[in-house]
Amino acid sequence: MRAAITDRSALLIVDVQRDFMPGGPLPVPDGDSVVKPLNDLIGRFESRGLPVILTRDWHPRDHISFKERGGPWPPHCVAGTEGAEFHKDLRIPRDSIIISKATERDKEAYSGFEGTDLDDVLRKRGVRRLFVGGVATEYCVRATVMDALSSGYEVLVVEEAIKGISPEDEERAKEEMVRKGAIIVKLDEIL
Ligand code: VGL
Ligand code: ZN
Repeated sequence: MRAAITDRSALLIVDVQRDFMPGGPLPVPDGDSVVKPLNDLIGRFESRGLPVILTRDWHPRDHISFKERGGPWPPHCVAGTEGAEFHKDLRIPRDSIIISKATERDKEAYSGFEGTDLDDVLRKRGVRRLFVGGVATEYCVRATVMDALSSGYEVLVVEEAIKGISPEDEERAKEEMVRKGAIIVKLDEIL
């Protein structure tokens, strides 16, 4: 389905951070593949003066989601560490908006909307339509998209710009997002 970048659109990039890339502690297989399509989109949003927003997983050292505290994950994206930095090839515009999430020791938050001012930021700028990419499809992308839809945004998930940890779970997450109203678009369908 074709989709236009309207003047009420924003680009929302979820957790494209070093620890989620191959070689990191919580790797998304072939996670690097999202960088090129995202850079393409960043250029298009930037040249139109439209918002580029990046979420980042930004955990305290002893976050509840870490194995040593009984959580499911190895330590990752500890605030201020190299592993929490954005992918070094991502062309981040100077005026991008960065949303840090899951910053509280005893609380997990996969969604970029949970415990952050993302909704306020989008409202203030009159954003109605979100183009979404990032990792991991079945965790933070999915949760962010579901919350965006609940809050009334139009959500277009960019096929080449997302990547999951498990192909089966990624497929299920895509179906769930579509069922709730998201549209999955290919890069060359974006006008
Ligand atoms: C994520 C697992 C743990 C994600 C974050 O960004 O999808 N996944 N923390
Ligand atoms: Zn995390």
